[in-house]
Amino acid sequence: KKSDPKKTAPAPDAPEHTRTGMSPEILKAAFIDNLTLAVGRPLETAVPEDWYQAIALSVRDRIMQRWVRQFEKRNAPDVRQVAYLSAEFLPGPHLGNSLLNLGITDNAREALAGQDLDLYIGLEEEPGLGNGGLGRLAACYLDSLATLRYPATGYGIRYEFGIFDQAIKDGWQVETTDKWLLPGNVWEIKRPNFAQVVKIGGHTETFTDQHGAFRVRWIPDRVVVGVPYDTPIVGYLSDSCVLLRLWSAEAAQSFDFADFNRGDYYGAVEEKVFSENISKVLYPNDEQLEGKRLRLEQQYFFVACSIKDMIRLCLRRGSTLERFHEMFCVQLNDTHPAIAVAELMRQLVDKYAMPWERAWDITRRTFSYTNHTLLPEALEKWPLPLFGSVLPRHLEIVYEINRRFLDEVRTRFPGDEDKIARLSIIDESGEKYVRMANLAMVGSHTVNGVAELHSELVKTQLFPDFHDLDPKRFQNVTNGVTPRRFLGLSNPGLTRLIDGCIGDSWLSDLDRLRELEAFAGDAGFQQDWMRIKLENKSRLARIIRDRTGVVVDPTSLFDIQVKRIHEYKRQHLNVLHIITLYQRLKHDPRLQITPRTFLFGGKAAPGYYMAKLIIKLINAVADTVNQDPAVRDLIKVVFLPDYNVKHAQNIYPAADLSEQISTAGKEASGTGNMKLSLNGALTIGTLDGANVEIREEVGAENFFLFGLTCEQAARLRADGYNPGDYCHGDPELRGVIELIDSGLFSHGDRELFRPLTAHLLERDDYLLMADYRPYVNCQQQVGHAYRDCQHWTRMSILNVARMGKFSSDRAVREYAANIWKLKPFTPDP
Ligand code: GP0
Repeated sequence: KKSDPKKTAPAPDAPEHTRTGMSPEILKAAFIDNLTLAVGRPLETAVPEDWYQAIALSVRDRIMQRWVRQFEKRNAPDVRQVAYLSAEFLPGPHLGNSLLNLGITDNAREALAGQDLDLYIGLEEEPGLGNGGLGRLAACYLDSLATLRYPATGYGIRYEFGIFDQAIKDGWQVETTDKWLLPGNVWEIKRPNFAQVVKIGGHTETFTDQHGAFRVRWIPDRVVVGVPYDTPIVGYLSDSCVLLRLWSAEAAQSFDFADFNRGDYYGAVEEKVFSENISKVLYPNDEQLEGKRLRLEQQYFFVACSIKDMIRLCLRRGSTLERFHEMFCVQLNDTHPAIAVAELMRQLVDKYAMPWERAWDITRRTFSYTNHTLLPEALEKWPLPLFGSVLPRHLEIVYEINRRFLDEVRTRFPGDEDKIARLSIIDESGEKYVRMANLAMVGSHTVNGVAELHSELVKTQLFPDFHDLDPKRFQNVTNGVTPRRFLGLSNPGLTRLIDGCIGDSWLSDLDRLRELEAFAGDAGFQQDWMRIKLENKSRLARIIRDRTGVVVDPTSLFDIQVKRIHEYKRQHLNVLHIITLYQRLKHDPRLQITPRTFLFGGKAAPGYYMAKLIIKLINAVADTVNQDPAVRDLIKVVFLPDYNVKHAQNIYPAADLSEQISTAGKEASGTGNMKLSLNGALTIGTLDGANVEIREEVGAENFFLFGLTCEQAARLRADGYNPGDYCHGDPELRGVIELIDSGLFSHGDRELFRPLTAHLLERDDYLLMADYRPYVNCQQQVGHAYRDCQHWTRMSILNVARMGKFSSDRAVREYAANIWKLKPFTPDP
């Protein structure tokens, strides 16, 4: 197929050069060039891994060209840029996406004449430098920042080991280390010349400087070096790039020669090992605070490197630090980087001798903070002694910020000591803690939640006192996802169909999908739509068979729940529905139900016992149900191991039904909900997070709603919730719980799942018992609706047509306009 020239990003330099050209001929030359000159392989003996490297390097050359070309623009004196500080980035494999964004996928295929480009793309190890939604959101925002030409840098940690790989053994999750760097990483460039030194521990001293001023210095007991590794991210059909700059910890000097000379070789290397520990591994907890010293060191490490890097850039551009906030705005992705507030103060006051008030003004104008969760167990707080022993100077600075802040509060609310205790950055109600959310709040000009409902709850439940103090500081930016990776790249069939129908501009202007509404009732278009979904499901069915051995029917309803395993996300509510159907089929051998494939994917935090038990339950139910002839293959249950970005890209396009069934008020936004809907899945969901807005957009009649609202849930809890009552009042539910307790799914072991069922009957923090009946009834409507494939397809088309709002382009524009006050570069002519 001849490639469409207008789908190619403007070539930065004419005439075409082997290092930068985009035509098939020149790409072919570049691949061979890199294969021989960079990979060092003769054509005849090259294996697919070599080809992958050669192609990736050729693509990187082309991205670099754009990066370098933009250098002048970025460093112009009046340019303001955003620094997106995030402890997690989950970009997914780069090659496929970069080809798409450069507009050269077809040309690359042609250049490879007959070789399998998709095979090479599939060989890439993904950088699993995040746990889930939060890290993936950061990656979507980088894609949009580049596409929309905003000047931006993502700052984070180059973990040597990312999120663990998950295997399933005997139904249980088994974790193995992720070795993403083992085959090498062609996308990154090490920049030792921009390394930064970071202090840790020790104590502070006061002194009087040569002007007679009172100053403080920090005498650390350790220093480590942060070395940046840069990955340029290219925008979609744009001449613009953003930088992902990840810091890796190295020892300040690789040998302590004093120790070495004494003959203590191992002692000398110890320091090196100790330093490198800092960026060794990502903490695998999602929405759960891990109060470990090393985690605090990680946070400080990357924040200190990033702030120093910004100061360096600011000074290099000939600006004074008085204008720091005009050159940089810094977004705190949750509280993980919140120590940046104290670090910028430390730099300005201690190092650059700026008066406190001036430094504080600059700091407040620099930062803004995104909150991603209301779950109390995720809110970061550090025991004061730990905080002080890692960051003695920052503790003093936090005290001073707090003292001044609380004095201000006292003038506004005289005598309200309870309010002051709640607002304080230091929790003094028992053992003392530093509250990172309060530090982020006090140090930022803006705080935002990630969906309308969530942003309301941030005001009313999480920070009501801060809201009383300054309501103008609160904003909402509903999350978004990049349509490039999650439709253009992962669902080429649907992309082509849409292109053929409304043209191809929608991929960078997602609102244009609305033009599909006109075709929602068109029989021919519906046929094509259904055919593509079936093709995607058949592909997934093959992957399922290859990876799990389970054979599933591509014509069955693909009912999908993929996300981290967490009680509040209620994978076990889904399981209760599966067992309900199973029970019905056992009781009535002639019962007709809509054939379904239930697919689960997701990792559990290694220390989260209940989540791991939920995985075991899913697999146990799968083993029983998939074998039982009484089920007559009407239901199949699959747990697909090692859910990550790569696998997600194969799953979303094949989904019929998207499970978004968290307890109302618990899921801040969700982003998987958006990706599934964008791929034509219908949602069964609660009024939680962004589900509310998805339903508003697609129309209530195209969304399967069930369950308690956030207010109803609160009321129920306040009135005294008794989950046992629901169970005893509903014989079917009682039967389901009894079936689990009978040992049917656990080879007769009646105790295995008791912790789960006992929790449901006695506490049920997430209200499964209350939502069970509405959920099961709603699922019945789903099954019924699926039988009318024309109507279902119409709903599916309308879902896609109305997803424009959930593009990360829209979200990034809102941040840029309302929070960062950022202007995009003008495109090259
Ligand atoms: C929120 F607090 N999220 C956290 C966290 O530690 N990790 C994380 O992934 C998620 C939320 O749960 C979310 O609702 C949200 O969409 C996402 O952050 C991005 O805002 C579900 O993915």
